[in-house]
Formats: sequence, C-alpha cells, structure tokens
Amino acid sequence: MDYTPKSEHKFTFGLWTVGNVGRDPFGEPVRQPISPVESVHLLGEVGAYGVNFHDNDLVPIDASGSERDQIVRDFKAALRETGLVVPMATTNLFADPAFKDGAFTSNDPKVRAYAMQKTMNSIDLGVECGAEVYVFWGGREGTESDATKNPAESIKRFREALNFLCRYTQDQGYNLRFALEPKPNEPRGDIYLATVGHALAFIETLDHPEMVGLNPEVAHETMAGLNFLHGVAQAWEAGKLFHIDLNDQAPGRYDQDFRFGMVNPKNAFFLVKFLEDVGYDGNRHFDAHAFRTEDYEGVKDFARGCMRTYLILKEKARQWNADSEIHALVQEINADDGSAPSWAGGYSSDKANTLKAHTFDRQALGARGLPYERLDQLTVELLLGVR
Ligand code: DIG
Ligand code: MN
Ligand code: MN
Repeated sequence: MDYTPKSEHKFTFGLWTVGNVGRDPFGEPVRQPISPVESVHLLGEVGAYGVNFHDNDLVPIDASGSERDQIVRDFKAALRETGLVVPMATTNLFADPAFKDGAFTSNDPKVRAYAMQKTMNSIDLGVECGAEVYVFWGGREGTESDATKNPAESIKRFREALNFLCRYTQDQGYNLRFALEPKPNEPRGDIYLATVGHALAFIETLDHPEMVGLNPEVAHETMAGLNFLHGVAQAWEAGKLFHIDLNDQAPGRYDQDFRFGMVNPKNAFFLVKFLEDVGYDGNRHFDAHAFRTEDYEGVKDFARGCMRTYLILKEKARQWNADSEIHALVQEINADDGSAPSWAGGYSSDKANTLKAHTFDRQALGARGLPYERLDQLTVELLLGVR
C-alpha cells in the first residue's frame, strides 16, 4: 500500500508548525529559526500540498513596505519552485503586547481599532498569496478575572469586528470565507467562544453568517473534555466545516499540538473515517509541531508522520467499510422490522394520532442485546492489524 502524500490529499502545514523553534514556557528555543522560504522548501521535500501563515510568520510586524514586498516576492518564488499553494491565512492577534488584553474584545478602543487595521492588512496579504479561507483564533480574547469585562459586551465587540470584516471582504471583492477556531483556555485564563458549539451559535447572530464557518482543532475540543468528532460532525452537518486543524492531545493537559494520531489513534481513525465517508474536500491542515527534542530532520519526521498516519487511517477506514462481518453488524444494528408507526419526515395529525394509539412492548425494547462489544472489538483488531 502506498502512503506517499500527494497534492490530491490536500495536506497543509502552517509556517509556524515546521518553523516552531521549540520554545516553551519553561525553556529556550532548541532549534535555529528558519525563513518562510526554507519552510516552504522543507514542506515541498516532505510532500505537503500547501502552506498557511499568520501575517507575522511571513512579514515581521515592524517590516517596512519595501521589506514586505521583497519578502512576499521571495515567498511567492518559493511557492512557484515547489508547487505549494496557500489555502489559508490568519492574523497574529495574540503575540504582540498590544494584544495582552485581547484584540477585538480589548477594553481599549485603540487596541480594538489597531486589531481591525492589522486584520484588514493581513486579509489583503493572505488573498494576495491565494488564500480562500481566513481563520480567526481569538487566543487573547478572554479574561483571567471576570471583574475586567462583561462577557456579553465582549461577544458584542467580537460580533461588530467580524461584521465589519465580512463587509470589508465583500467590498474588496475577495473570494474568502472566514473560519472561527475555538479554544477553551490558554494563553488566557478563559477564552471566549470556547468550543465548536459556542462558535456555531455565535455565527448565527452575525450579519453575514453564510460567510463564516468553523476551523475546529483536535487539541482544543479535547482540552475542553469533549469528543472532537462530534463537534466536527455537527459543524459539517450545519455546512460550516470550512477548515480543520489536525493534531493530537492528551486530555487535561496544556495545548500539546502533537503529531496527528500520536496520542489516540482510535479517535484519529474515527475522525479520518468520518471526513472520508462524508467526502470532506477541504484542506487537511496539521496545526502541530515536533517534540522539543527534535532537530530539523526530526521536524521532517514529524511532518511525514502526520501525513502517513492520516493515509494509513484512510486505508483502515476503507477496510472497515469493506469488512463483511463489520458490515453485517452495522446492518443488524440499524435493522427496522417496520413494526413501529412511521412518523419521521414531517408532522401530520394522522401520524401523531397513530403514534399515540400504538402499544409498545417496552420490556422487549429494553431487553434487546446490541452487539457493540463485538463491533468495537473488530474495529480495534482492524486497527491493531490482525484483521
Ligand atoms: C492555534 O491553534 C491557532 C493559531 O495557530 C492559528 O491562528 C490557527 C490557525 O490554524 N490555529
Ligand atoms: Mn492548538
Ligand atoms: Mn489551530
């Protein structure tokens, strides 16, 4: 079986992922920084399809106009040389001290205005490089103490910013959709729009909800103690899965951004199976980074591992779907003997009356054995390679 990544797989990485220098709250960098051009060539070498960036991953926050233009020229040349594309871009509204108390939700109107200016310029840069999805991760949009902000006012500020930026994007004629990326906490004590559920509800309150969807991340829903697949499935079912951040995470830990499948390959399997079964055609973006122990050969191992694991699990999903014993169990589980009154597919008073008049054998309903142990064991054995 060939697990070589190809463009058709749409595997992407952010400049900040393979360019991560290994700094953490308790340690200095362990790797020398590499340039955006070097990152593009590294990703080309390992077989990625595309590269994403925050504005300041590519253009330093204090670069002059001419420096910006030269950096973008060099970056575009590397894209041409490698064939990589830029499907997504985003704004760094979390590193600079100006955003220490948030960006769109900052209590300082000058900071909120600066965040809007920075985001518009970053949207321009992303579109110039080919981005069609624009991610909003509100890393500093939150609090340590709720004495400092009224959370309802913060949501209003967030909404006003996104409504303005949707109109800016329309006004510029950009072919761009926005993707909100939830996270429950870190670096703020608590972050607004903490989960996929919060974000889905918030989107419906916007002036242009059709332009705004989700960029769910494995680690972030896991940090919230939630089932990541369920959040992804709800976003997909709502037509809002515009992008996805793949990585891995142990529950109850800081945001680990591990290599895809590194902690919980079974959860990763169910996620890959879902994405492939429903025909998700967006980018498979690995928002992750190598262990701090690695040199740049290790960083390449990390990037290759993300893509290989996805492709191996994609093949496992095909095997699962083709497994006759598994298929028979799925059929048995979902069998309908037609004895219950049909009511789905829209209300009618006839349906309601028929259903209310029906007599159910409640004990029999509860006595029915479900072969879930067998089904899950077969799944585990398939993943362990004995089926
Ligand atoms: C962190 O998970 C966030 C930032 O890295 C970025 O804004 C976004 C893009 O995938 N993910
Ligand atoms: Mn993360
Ligand atoms: Mn992310």
